[in-house]
Amino acid sequence: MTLSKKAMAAVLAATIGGWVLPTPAQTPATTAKTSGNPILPGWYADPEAAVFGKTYWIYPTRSTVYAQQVGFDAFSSPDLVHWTRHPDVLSIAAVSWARQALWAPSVVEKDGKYYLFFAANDIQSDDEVGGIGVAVADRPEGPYHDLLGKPLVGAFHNGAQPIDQFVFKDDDGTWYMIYGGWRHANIVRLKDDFTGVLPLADGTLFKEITPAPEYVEGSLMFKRGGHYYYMWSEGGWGGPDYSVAYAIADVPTGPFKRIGKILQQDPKVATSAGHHSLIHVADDDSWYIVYHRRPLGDTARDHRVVAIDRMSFDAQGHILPVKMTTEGVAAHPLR
Ligand code: FUB
Repeated sequence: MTLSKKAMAAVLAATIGGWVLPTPAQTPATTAKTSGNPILPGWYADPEAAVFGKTYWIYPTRSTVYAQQVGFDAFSSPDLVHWTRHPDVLSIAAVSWARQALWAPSVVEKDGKYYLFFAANDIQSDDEVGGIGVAVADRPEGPYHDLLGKPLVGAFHNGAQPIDQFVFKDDDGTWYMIYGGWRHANIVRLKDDFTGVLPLADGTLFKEITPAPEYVEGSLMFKRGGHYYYMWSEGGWGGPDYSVAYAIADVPTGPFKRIGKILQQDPKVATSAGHHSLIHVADDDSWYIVYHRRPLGDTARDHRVVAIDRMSFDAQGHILPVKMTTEGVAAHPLR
């Protein structure tokens, strides 16, 4: 299908601005050389990027009022430029204890199954049901089913709201989950089947590893050059100064020392840039940061869009400041 420029503009207006989204079959063919930003149509936030086989995936939060955050969509791409939407990969109907506010997936593959960790209900105290759950599927695109029938972490520990989890496999095969809102972060060691948590080396189940006083939420960890990099979001996600900072440590439990911000608003491009994830393509050691941001001049809380840009390191292993773009990134098929 070839669309005229006018028809293409109409499709974009109908999709990027709201919830009228094309099904994969309706997605217009494009010859674009770069992804453009935003890369996903509609209001989405907290993107979790993953690579499964030769396909890139993004699992975002639906950015809308909490009562309407009742499912997750996923997006797949062979090259970072062309994205296909997979609606409702996890529906709230599949999670008996969840009511609303499905947030911030973290998705991993293990032994041929796909595990989608998520937060639900935005609990404000231990008197409420909710927290971090885990769902499982046979394919990246789901459908995902609740693994436990209850939250994996259903209470506050060390002051951390149970949201914004990130699941991380260390080189020795140990699975960790770092998580936490309300300015506190914890690390837990996951059981091999993801049905619960195990004591850490020091015997604690929930170890506080809040990396810096500026920490707010949106934890992420990766290992490079033998060091553990802890990244997080600071500032308020509803305002313009949301941003991403990082620290480095020799062990995943810290202590961490904040090094600095690497992503923040740019008055020429967008505001409120944060809650990110990363893609590392090992073949050529290229790094991408996938994050949400708010369009310039727009202050509506839920008007968040997902963007992608390049991330790089200096010779000392420090992360260089990310330059937000409207062009996005060039096509990068996986080999
Ligand atoms: O989208 C809901 C919440 O907004 C996330 O959990 C936070 O990290 C913030 O991005």
